[in-house]
Amino acid sequence: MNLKDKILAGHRISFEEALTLYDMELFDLGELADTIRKNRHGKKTYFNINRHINPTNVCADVCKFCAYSATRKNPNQYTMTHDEILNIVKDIDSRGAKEVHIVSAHNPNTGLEWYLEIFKKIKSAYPHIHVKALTAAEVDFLSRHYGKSYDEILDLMVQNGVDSMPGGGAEIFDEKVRDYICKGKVTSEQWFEIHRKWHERGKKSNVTMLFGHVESRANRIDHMMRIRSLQDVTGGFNCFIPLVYQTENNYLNIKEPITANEILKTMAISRIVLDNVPHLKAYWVTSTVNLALVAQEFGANDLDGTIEKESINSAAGAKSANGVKLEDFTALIKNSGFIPVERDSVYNEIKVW
Ligand code: V47
Repeated sequence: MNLKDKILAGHRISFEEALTLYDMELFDLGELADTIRKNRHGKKTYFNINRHINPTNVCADVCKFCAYSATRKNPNQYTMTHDEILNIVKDIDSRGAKEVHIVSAHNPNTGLEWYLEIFKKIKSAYPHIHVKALTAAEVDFLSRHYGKSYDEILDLMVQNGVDSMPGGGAEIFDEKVRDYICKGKVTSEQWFEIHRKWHERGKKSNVTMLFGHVESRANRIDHMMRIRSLQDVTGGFNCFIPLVYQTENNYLNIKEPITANEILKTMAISRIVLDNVPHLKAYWVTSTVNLALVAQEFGANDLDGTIEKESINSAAGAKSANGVKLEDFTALIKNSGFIPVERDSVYNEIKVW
């Protein structure tokens, strides 16, 4: 059986086979991924009405790709108060948001309570809002800095109202590349340990991949293979999110941005390789809205959400600082030939727009 037939018959492919998919012509590869996407999700494109909150940019870690952290090229430190965060949640709740996505830098000055109590405050005032918070990188930082085990931090997250974990901090799992781009931060093994433990608590999470910098195609496939292995065991990942590296204001100094062709191939290949992860998000923040819509024909079935405000990627050049208006979002999806389906954070359908 040739590789195309093998994929269409629903058989799992190997690392070597996945790597050869990059040699396929883009549209042939896209068609393969689109067939799988249509079988699973038809013409639905999922999104949610959400708000990203990045409460502090003071960071104890030094990732070369990061333009957000205040200890590096950005001198403007900030740390929000809980009241500031609660005011944001009050405002977005009044306008129909269903999720807050809270990701911070690794601030060594605030105390563990500052990180955790805000979730409890949000949950008790707005029990219907889904709290997606704390990447595995933050969990690892809190564990190291405050002398608690991963189990203790994860239990505290559950007790304080965190509903699911975002997929950040995954970057690239290959140890050599990881050492070069973000030495000292959560290791790949630890990242998986944290998500495994989270899944064992009956909770869901996402997983990202930062690509388009110094990594090779083989590194990307290896990244996907490691995800596929844990997902076979826990089934806890909802969504895979390839994040396109943004080139500005950081220390990686990549002059040539990745091409649209390579982004779409990587999207399509991840749909094929990750046969056990239900959703593939084209995160419009890092790919642009237009390419994220095109990616819906190359395997992706999700766009993230309206977001409203975003600080991490916009610091590195993404045009995402102010989100997208709901009516524009749904119109763009419809005009691209897809059905805009509002979802909650764990992919229950809320409304077809
Ligand atoms: O882990 C940092 C990335 C991530 C850059 O789970 C950069 O639903 C591109 O994880 N260029 C945080 N990316 C964001 C994240 C996320 C986003 C949306 C949805 C979800 C989800 C998770 O941002 C970090 C890092 O990989 N990042 N700098 C940069 N220059």
